[in-house]
Amino acid sequence: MTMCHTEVNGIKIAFDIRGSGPPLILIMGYRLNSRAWPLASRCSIGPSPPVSQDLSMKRLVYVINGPNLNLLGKRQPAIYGHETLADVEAACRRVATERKLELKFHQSNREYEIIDWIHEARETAAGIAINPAAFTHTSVAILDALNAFDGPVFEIHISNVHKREAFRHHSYVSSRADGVIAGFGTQGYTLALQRLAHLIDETAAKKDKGGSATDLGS
Ligand code: DHK
Repeated sequence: MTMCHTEVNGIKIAFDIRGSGPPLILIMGYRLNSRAWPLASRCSIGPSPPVSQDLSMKRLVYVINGPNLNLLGKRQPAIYGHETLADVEAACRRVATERKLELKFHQSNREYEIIDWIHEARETAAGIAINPAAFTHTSVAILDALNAFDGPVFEIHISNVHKREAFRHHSYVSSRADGVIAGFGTQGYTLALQRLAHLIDETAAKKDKGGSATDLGS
């Protein structure tokens, strides 16, 4: 057995890199499942993840939810449906697993927390799907944060905002978004994730062929 040691975000990791199969990854003595692959790829130890030969390719996506979406399922179900945010997260996690994406799923009623997650995504993520909820119509600060993010951004609204009050027709975020989904109910989230996965796969394939990876989102 050949053991290699490295540290990621302060976590000590030991890799057994015997044979040609996936590395056995131990963190503080525990054996991890395949969700540890992204860590392995960031450490540049062991064989590449199956989807891309490029060890630096990011497959982390953020799904960010704005104010009042914690009440999904209870709040105005005639408009927002009966599914809870936990149901939406579970559906997103199913798609993420299918499409080999790493997923961070967040909700906040505080604008600054949403901005901080977008800043975090700048350093780590390949794409963002965001339902800014009421901040859609008010927040220049969220637009500025998204403008500082390089990857694809998809804006989601559960309801068809264009069919509702006039103040919901304007979105600050739309001027940055690569796509907008409105009125598809909570299914809009998984549609946005599928599109992100497609763009990430496409970019990885171009990179594998030696092309440019700077055109994510085009
Ligand atoms: C959710 C909200 O909370 C509203 O403020 C937006 C959006 C619409 C949605 O449809 O998901 O206007």
